[in-house]
Amino acid sequence: MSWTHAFDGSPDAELKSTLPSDFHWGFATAAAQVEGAWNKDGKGESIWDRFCHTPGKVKDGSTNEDATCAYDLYKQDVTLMKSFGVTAYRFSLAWSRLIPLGGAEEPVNETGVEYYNNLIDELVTNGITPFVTLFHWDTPQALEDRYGGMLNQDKYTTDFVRYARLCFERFGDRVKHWITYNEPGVYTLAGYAAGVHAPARSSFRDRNDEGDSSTETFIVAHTELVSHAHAVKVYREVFKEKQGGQIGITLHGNYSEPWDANDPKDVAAAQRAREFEIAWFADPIYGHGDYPRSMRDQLGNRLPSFTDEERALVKGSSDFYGMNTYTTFFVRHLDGPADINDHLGNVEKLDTNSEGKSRGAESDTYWLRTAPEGFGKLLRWIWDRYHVPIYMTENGTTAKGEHVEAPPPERVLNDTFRVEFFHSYLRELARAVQDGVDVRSYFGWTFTDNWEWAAGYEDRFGCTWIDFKSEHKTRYPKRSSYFLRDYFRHLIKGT
Ligand code: GBH
Repeated sequence: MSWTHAFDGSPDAELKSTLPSDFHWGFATAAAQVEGAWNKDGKGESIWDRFCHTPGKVKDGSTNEDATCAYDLYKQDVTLMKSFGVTAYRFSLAWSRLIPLGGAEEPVNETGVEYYNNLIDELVTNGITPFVTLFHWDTPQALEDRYGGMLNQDKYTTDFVRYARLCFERFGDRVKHWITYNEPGVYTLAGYAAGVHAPARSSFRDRNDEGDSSTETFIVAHTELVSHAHAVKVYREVFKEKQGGQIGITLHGNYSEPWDANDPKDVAAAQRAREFEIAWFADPIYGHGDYPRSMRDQLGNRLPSFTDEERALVKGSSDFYGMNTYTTFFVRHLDGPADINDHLGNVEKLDTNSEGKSRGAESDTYWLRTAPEGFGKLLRWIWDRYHVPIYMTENGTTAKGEHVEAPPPERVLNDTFRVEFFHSYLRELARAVQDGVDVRSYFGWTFTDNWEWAAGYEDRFGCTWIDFKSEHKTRYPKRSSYFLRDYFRHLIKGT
């Protein structure tokens, strides 16, 4: 099925040609969620391979052994993306495919290098600009085993920087848009505070054998910031002049609205929540060069301190603000001292506000609701606070009723709920650009249904439906793919 006119420009005439002609749009993916080939052609084990082979960790008991078979089907995928008219594709490299044991002294897997060379060449030949993420959560298991991964800042940083350098050397002639980390906050919050993602550590012994949510969460975040900055330094000193690319980081962040907008304590709580979630990483990089005051006040010495050298290195270490966002929460202040394992800023997150208003229409994912207004506010909040160009690197939704047997019925492929999500968010994006916010890209999450981490194959975020039971993971485009194609034609100048 194909939708030739998935968007008819008449309703949004005032937004026509709002985005500059060099605006990039496309889809984003992550290696562990799509590639499959988890142990093929010399790939080493990652912490997500270990996690999903541990019984009880993934909701549907699935593994990512095959995922969408993107490793084998990359040519078909590039052809499909091209048919949607994308100008760019954001994907991540699997560290353990390139350096199976991860470490700075360990051998390179040339078959892995060849795979990414082929993928990059295929994209470039088809006129699609690659945006490459070095790290989307899949730490080599060997580094976790050897020294505790990111808990060991010095050893880890040496290894990460060598990995980054390898990528710049081998792919930097064609890759001009680098992202060091995807959502360092989610990596540590889910992996070390909640313990529901790899490497599955936390204070909660019913869930995890080891870990300390009250300290490790912040130590790992510090390692991410410092190792990111070291990799950027290498890029800028050794590669940038010759290769002419840009490098930055992608942060997660949802919008927080006060539960009771008339209660100054809730207004303060919402700001504090935004700081704990976003400014935790963004202030050291784009702001005053240190963690937010609100975090220091609550966490004291459990929040690491930057040495002078680290502060100087981290500050200014991103050429752009890579932004992933999905939804909005209502936030209510809590009275009394914060729990030792709190990482939200001593607040509770709610689905409705004091007037009973819902934060948005429910998707098929418990935390995600359609909330375009909050998105518009968040774009302005980030722009006002940091004033750096914003690259939207992820945004999208699941929709109820898509987890069905093949072939998917018409009502699944005609994914009105997702189309409305994209439409409402993109309107907000275009309006923010009209107001002067500098937004330079938009990547929908995600290209096809994929392996949604601990949620397995049940949460379908794709703009293309996948028959995971079929031998070749048959792809069925949903209407949202064509909607994005047509709507970006409307929004981008000269297209
Ligand atoms: C992104 O993470 C990832 O980059 C991507 O790999 C993933 O597939 C995609 O989003 C969709 O999930 O406090 O209980 O309300 C977003 C991760 C998940 C972070 C939900 C915030 C809030 C959980 N987000 N989480 S809760």
